[in-house]
Amino acid sequence: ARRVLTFGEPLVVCVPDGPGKLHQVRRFHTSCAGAELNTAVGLARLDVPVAYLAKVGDDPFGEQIRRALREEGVDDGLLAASHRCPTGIYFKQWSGLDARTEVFYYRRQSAMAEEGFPTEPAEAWLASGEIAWVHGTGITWMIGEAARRASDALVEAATRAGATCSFDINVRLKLAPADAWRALLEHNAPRATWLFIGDSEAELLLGTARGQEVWAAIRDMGFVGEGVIVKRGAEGAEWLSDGGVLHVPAWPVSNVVDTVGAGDGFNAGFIAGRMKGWSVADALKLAALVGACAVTAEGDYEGYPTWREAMSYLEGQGGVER
Ligand code: KDG
Repeated sequence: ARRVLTFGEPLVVCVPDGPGKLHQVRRFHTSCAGAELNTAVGLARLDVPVAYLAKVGDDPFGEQIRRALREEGVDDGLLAASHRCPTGIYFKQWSGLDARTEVFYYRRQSAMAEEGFPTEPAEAWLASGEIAWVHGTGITWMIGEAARRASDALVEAATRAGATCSFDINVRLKLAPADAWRALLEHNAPRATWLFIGDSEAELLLGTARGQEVWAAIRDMGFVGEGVIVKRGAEGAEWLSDGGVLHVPAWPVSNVVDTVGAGDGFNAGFIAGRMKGWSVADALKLAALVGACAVTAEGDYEGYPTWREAMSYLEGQGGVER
């Protein structure tokens, strides 16, 4: 079957057992994360064949990531290991009156930041027509020069092979300032089939989050793909195209536990819907559902639904007409 390829840095995340500042927290548990790994897991749970391209360290955390991929049914055949640099990690912290999530990265000299990732095997898969869709996020362009070069090479190969390319800007101001993210958006807009952006990211980079204005700004950057998807959290999402603006509401969630990973799950739902031949509107409903499920659990991807679970929600709520 033709499959999806996601690429980006995997991280092991250390999750405090409770709220509080990290200097006071004593107990943590770990799980696997990284925006594009999350999306790969989301796709695998939705029964979409998916491979994941990245580099870890030849160390126990790299092993943890490899095992998690296998357990979730993601093809790890393109996961490389460095003998020189470690796997990146990060910590979550919940503190303050609203127990807001903050993240602290320990990834500066990680395997992928320092060495990038090998693109040749993926390029061969692309050339053979095996990969239908390539998905990446801005994070990979911002962690280091080698990763940026590899990302550009991969996107170029994907374009040459005629694969669908989706790009989520995924702004992380702890990695680079806003003007660098805007320049990256300009760099990738002309090469994306689908472009994902959050409403606050649009506000930050384009000075507006209004659908029509976002569409005009991104088209002016040379975007010629199928559409821009604006993620608006609890307010749902929008598909912007020459045909106008299509809005899809969010799914109601009664208990928000942790919003990290929701956007990556959203992307997985959207890509899965499109891979199954669904309309953009139906793919967006599935996207919104996976995003909603994500916020009900603590880990990045722990809350993502399986295909069966997703179907029962969609059918129960009269979601998809088929
Ligand atoms: O979207 C979730 C990611 O933010 C998280 O897993 C860590 O990849 C990560 C990053 O770079 O922030």
